[in-house]
Amino acid sequence: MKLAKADKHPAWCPGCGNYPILETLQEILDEEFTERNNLVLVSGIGQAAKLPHYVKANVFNGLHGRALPVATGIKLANHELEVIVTSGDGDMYGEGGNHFVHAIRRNIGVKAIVHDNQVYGLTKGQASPTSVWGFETGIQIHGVKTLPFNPIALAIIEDCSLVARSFSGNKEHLRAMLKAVLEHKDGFALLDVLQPCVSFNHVNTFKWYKDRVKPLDESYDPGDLTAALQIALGDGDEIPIGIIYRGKRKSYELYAEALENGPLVKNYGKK
Ligand SMILES: Cc1ncc(C[n+]2csc(CCOP(=O)(O)OP(=O)(O)O)c2C)c(N)n1
Ligand code: SF4
Ligand SMILES: [Mg+2]
Repeated sequence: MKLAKADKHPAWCPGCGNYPILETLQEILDEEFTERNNLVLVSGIGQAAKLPHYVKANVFNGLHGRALPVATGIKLANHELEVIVTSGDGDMYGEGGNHFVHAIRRNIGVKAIVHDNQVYGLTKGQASPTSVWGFETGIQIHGVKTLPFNPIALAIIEDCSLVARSFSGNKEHLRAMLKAVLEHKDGFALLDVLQPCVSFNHVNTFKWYKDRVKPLDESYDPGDLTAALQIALGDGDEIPIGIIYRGKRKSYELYAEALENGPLVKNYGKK
């Protein structure tokens, strides 16, 4: 019996790019997180945010855009827990954008896996912060007239401790990135996963991504902020995937005086 698999069947469309993310995460959790008491999955609202329902672990499913403040609270109450947020591009970069900015700034030891399908999937296809210029929807009938939000570039300029991008159509790559994120110990980790929504995004399809994603060269140095920013800003049709940036900061929990004597939950009521 798979330890990570919950009994519920995912309420996602057949062919959705969310499936490979769920399956790969379940596989890694089965291999490396057999002690589930220490694992908490946190999400907000959306198709991506349903992922914790399908994993056997501690779960907190909160409000739209509010996964990160909950995850931050959990991590600060007991920093021995592994806290993973699964979220969509709308949930994390739109409604939760303010929390995204400040969780990275604080460098809280939380891992954020963002299923970036460049659309609001759950509410049936409105534009999201990462939708491309000109993207037409039932609401944006003349096409989106704003530039897409660039989460990778923002995370890099905030010196995020780990910034990675992957594609749900490349399971081998996704597996390597998820493992890197879960093994990361020095603070906030962002994994933006390009995740085709087969029902409401007919522009950024599996084929569209497959024609563009390109794994970073092995010689690439993720410690170089300027090079990382150039990758993030991009200057062509290619979409580089891999570990794009590693900041040098240590996790916030190491500096917080209140945590010096161990997790708050274990010291509650002690002087
Ligand atoms: C405060 C609030 N505003 C709006 C909504 C409606 N809503 C639910 S999910 C969602 C967007 C989800 O998009 P995304 O985070 O990209 O997830 P996806 O479904 O694409 O995986 C919206 C606008 C809500 N539930 N709560
Ligand atoms: S609407 Fe899109 S994101 Fe949601 S389950 Fe269907 S294909 Fe996946
Ligand atoms: Mg989305």
